[in-house]
Amino acid sequence: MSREYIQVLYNDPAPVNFIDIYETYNPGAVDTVYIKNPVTGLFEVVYTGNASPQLPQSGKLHISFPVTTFNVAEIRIAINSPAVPGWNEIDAVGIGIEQTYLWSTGATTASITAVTGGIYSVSVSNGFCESVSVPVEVTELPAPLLWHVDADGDAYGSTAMDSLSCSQPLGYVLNTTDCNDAASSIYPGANEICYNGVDENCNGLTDENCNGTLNLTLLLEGYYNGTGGMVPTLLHAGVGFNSNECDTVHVELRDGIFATTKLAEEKWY
Ligand SMILES: [Ca+2]
Ligand SMILES: [Ca+2]
Ligand SMILES: [Ca+2]
Ligand SMILES: [Ca+2]
Repeated sequence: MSREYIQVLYNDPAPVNFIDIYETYNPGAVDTVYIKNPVTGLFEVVYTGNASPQLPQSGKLHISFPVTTFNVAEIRIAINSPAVPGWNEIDAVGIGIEQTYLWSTGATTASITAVTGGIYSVSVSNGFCESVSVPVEVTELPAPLLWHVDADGDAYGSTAMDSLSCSQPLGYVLNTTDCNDAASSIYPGANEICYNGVDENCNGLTDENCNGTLNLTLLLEGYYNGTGGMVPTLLHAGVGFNSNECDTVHVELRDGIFATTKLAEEKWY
């Protein structure tokens, strides 16, 4: 055996940019492929290769080239049969226009799977004509979260009522650290008010740190004796016996930290 060729004719001439040769037994013998230019009458080479045995025992030789500027009605396939063992078979030969794809992601496949949010577009080309798709925005959905009711509006929630939602429902927050969701003055980090039996700052302790210094205000009214001293007027000789008139003893006990908080008060007149 020696080199030989086959010619294939097509009924519907058209520009092409690929040839598929289906080698169904002992592939690898094809070493040159031509297409005929009807204007010049010459066969133009679109593929050359070293003929050699190919695995597996059948395959498709795909040949791509720029789109022809003429209609193709005839191709020639040159075969070096001695280069492969035994006999070799070609079952079918297809020609036509194939498209290439270039996605905004850089992918070149005909389709892609959008696994992240973003704007996607694809450019399709056959080597001569090209079109670019309208950009498509893919929105990535947020994962739903479990929200907890904040009934008193202090931004700290409780587990009394929950809501599974992709966005924050009105009156709900993500934390569950409000130890009293009916009082907006009670939440983690609030001022602990002493001696009221309430855990305002939600730390599990009631009236903590209230055993320190207290503010004691003692107001005494008396009689100034004119020599840098005071003398009590209560029952003072020469001043009067009406104790409601000007004698006052006023004692206020206030919180050691928050002096504006009056804890106790006594007055004597
Ligand atoms: Ca709350
Ligand atoms: Ca609260
Ligand atoms: Ca308290
Ligand atoms: Ca506390």
